[in-house]
Amino acid sequence: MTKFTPRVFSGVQPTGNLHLGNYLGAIKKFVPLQENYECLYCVVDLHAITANPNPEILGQNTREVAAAYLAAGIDPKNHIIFNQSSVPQHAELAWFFNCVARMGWLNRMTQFKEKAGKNKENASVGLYSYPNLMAADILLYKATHVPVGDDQKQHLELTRDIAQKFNIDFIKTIEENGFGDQYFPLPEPIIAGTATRVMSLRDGSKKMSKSDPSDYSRITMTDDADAIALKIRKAKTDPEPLPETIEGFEGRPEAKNLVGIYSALSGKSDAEVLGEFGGETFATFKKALTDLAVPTLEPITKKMQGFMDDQAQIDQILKEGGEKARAIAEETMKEVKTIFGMLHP
Ligand code: AQP
Repeated sequence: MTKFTPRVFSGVQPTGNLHLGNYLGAIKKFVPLQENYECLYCVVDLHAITANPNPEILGQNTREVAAAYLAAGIDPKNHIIFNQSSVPQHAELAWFFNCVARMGWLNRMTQFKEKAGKNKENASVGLYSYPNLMAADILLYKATHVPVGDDQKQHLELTRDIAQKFNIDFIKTIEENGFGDQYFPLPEPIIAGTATRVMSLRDGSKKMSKSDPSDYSRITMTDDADAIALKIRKAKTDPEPLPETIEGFEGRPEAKNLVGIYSALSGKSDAEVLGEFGGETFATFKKALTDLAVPTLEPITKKMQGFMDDQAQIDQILKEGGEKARAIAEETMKEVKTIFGMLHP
């Protein structure tokens, strides 16, 4: 059996409005993985141009995501922080995967259906083939583990399907060239713990998202204490007091979401939070949530701002990260071309 180095890859799109869902569902969970894995954390700017590209702010949004990684505690000396477009092999491998993945597989992707909506004919080809690029992001580094929010589960399954089809279709040249009996690992998603899907503050059935037109739907990583307090105060609720047990969340998505946010921020379980607040009014709970959220997020948002104020430092970190990532990516691409039988004189 081919042995793979335990390696983590994940990314966040620099599409602005970086929010609590991105932080609790992904970025915060990246940090402890540094202890046991080689980690690559990417700012996926090629993904950010699949819908509504905005050259005026893409650079600044890219720095913002990098600043969030750094503020959360990612160590760029021992791990890799970089932006996707600085490693051209992402787009290159995505082309190969366009030729491996099947139309039927992409047609099943729910995120494309949601994002393209009724205007499918007018969606970019990039938005449609986005999951192939995501598979390339991960497999370029032969990553074995991918921490993501729950919404990315289907794309991770597709990545595994692509890896598996590649490994089977090209087994002859994989073996002939001494790459073992499997070229790509089948990466494991890490979707665990609290806040795997933080929901909109305005509608508990929709996920908190960067592109929601309502700013009140999300707490962003640049919100100050007043904005956080206001958004929590305005968050949608129902007329009942908080339930006493988890079963009481049935049919009450907003209650479940606010309690879930409290749990993720405090490190407690939902049951423990209900043990404390079950039977209380939302007014009482929202105040407690604000009192927790503001001081918990403040050190991170302050640090983020500090990094944003020193753009030269961020740019240098991205540059060095890009160089380290490219060294791995170039090797993989050379091998993939060999496996496909291409000449690279
Ligand atoms: N609401 C969420 N709860 C938990 N995790 C979430 N993630 C996103 N939203 C939530 C996770 O954050 C990581 C980065 O996401 P992304 O920026 O690459 O893409 P996205 O899922 O499309 O993010 P948004 O914020 O929802 O943007 P739009 O509005 O463009 O759709 C991923 O690990 C994701 O799972």
